[in-house]
Amino acid sequence: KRTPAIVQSQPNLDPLIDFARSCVRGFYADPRSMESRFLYDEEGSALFEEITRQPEYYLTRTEAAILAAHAAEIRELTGPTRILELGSGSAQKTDHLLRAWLEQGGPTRYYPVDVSAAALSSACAGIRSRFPTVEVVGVQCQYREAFPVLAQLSPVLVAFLGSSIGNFTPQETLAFVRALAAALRPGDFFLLGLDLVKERSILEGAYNDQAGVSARFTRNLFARMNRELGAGIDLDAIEHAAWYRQDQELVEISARFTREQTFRLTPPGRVITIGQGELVRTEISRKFRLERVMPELEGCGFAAERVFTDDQGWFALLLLRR
Ligand code: AVI
Repeated sequence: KRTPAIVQSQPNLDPLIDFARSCVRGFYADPRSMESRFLYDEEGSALFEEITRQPEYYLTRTEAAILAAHAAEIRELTGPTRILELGSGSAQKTDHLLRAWLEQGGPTRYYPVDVSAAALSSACAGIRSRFPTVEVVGVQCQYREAFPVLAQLSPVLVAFLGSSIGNFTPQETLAFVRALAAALRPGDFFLLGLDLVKERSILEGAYNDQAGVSARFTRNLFARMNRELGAGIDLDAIEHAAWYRQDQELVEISARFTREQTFRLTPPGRVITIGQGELVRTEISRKFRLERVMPELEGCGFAAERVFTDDQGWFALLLLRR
């Protein structure tokens, strides 16, 4: 019986040191802000999956409907490429792509890439059971660590769904898209999901669900510091705060400390004091306008093959050709 392989990139840094250093840097930054990749440990990945099922979080549902409607057309345009998915998470939306690939014939190879080992192995197992003929190789690493293998996978479609690109700053986005363009061969494809600018109440609702799952997701970053770095942060004195900043067209997600706390992260053992009412930013989630983003992507070497949106114009799925 063939089991899905998981390839782990050799990290050049001990994962705990990487996490501790990043937290210290984040607590000392002005404004205090964390790297969002650390939100996705086993607990965080599971909480994010729960967020995607909340009625207010329209992103996943809307994108899945676009994929369901257009996967066959996407496959017609790309031909029988391999599929590599960055930040695959549970990889449930990917079913639409895999189904279209299988229906139109040829061997189907799928490479999910994720930082979370737990999310990756359950995604691989899920795909394997739903699509026994698809060859699955999971790759556990950060997105950009996967770029060097892309040339060997060509012809390939790189899927980056869920508007995960919105969690990058504008500078990080440019660097990411340029590096991806450089790693792909001409004729390869990039399938990019983008959450679009819309009314504030809808955006803020999505990041402040009634059931409080978003709040648990934010708090889990600090719970992870307690678990892995022995921080001893009082989680009951942390509130989730998320609001839309229209000036920058992004949702800013933070933890608000409701009383002063002093704690220490090991290693490096630095003492950190956060004052009452202070915010520690855990994520940004940028919202996009097609008229702005298309020229940027084109400037990086991608040509728009098709742009798919939902009826309300809330979410866009871009098929780009390198
Ligand atoms: C993964 N990413 C696209 C999510 C978003 O909508 O920015 C992360 C998230 N954070 C809180 N809710 C969702």
